[in-house]
Amino acid sequence: MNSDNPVITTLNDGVLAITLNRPDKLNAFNAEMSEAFLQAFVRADEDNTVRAVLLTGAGRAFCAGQDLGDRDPRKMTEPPDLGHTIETYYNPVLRRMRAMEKPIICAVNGVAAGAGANIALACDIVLAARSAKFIQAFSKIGLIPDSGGTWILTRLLGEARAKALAMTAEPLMAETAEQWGMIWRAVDDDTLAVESQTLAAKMAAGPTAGLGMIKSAIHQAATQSLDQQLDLERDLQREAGRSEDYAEGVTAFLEKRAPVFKGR
Ligand code: LHQ
Repeated sequence: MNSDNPVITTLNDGVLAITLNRPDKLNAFNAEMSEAFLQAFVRADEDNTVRAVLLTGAGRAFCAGQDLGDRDPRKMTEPPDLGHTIETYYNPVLRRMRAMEKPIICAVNGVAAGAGANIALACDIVLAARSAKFIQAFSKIGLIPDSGGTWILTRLLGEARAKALAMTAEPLMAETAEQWGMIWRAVDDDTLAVESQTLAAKMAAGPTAGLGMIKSAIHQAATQSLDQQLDLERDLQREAGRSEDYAEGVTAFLEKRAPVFKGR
């Protein structure tokens, strides 16, 4: 681990902690940080010893989105190709986060703006410090919500709130985000670290394969009919029922003790 790295990763007891680490730029993404962030999620997905991810930011912010200093229009001879940046960094990481069958906990420790807000919302369980706010900052600079923003905001909040947040770029405080169902919980600032670490540790000690199937089934529900979903649940439950963790869970229940899950 090197504290100069733009993304710090540490693995403890199955929890891969991924910390965005450009605090003087409010953890805004430049190319180096984007590449490191993508590699952190490739590892999270592919390393079998990782059973849960805990994503947070260093310093007073969670993430201020794309580094706007990187593309100063005054220093450019022609308009930038933002689609290239999205295709190279943001979309691969978003796809990986959503597809990986492991829980991702997000601890939003401060302001989450632009792509930073939508990366937080792409996580599976989002806790936020009460002082944190979410800003769909894009429209302030003539852009549209990316990193899955138009998709996730609409699903979590419905069109009315999604459009107003995106078009006004008004900050949404963590407590309102909780009340609106945009995040799981707003917690006191000084308890966020402990609460998110406890939750991530609980996930990492859980039945990883089963938790992954829950994530996948809930994602698929967004686009399937009830009939299709009932079939999917049957198939996944068949698979879950064959896992060592299911046998352990039932045995532990019958023996009136805590289960010891292995994640398979
Ligand atoms: C920053 C940034 C930042 C650089 C704060 N960049 N330095 C776009 C394009 C391309 C492809 C892919 O996708 C995207 C997606 C996007 O994410 S577009 C949206 C980009 N983000 C924003 O528009 C947010 C810009 N930042 C802000 O509005 C404010 O900084 C927020 C509301 C986040 C925080 O406000 P304050 O708490 O008042 O802090 P501050 O503004 O004073 O910022 C502190 C420092 O961080 C400051 O640097 P300085 O050297 O003056 O201390 C800022 O310049 C720097 N910073 N965000 N995105």
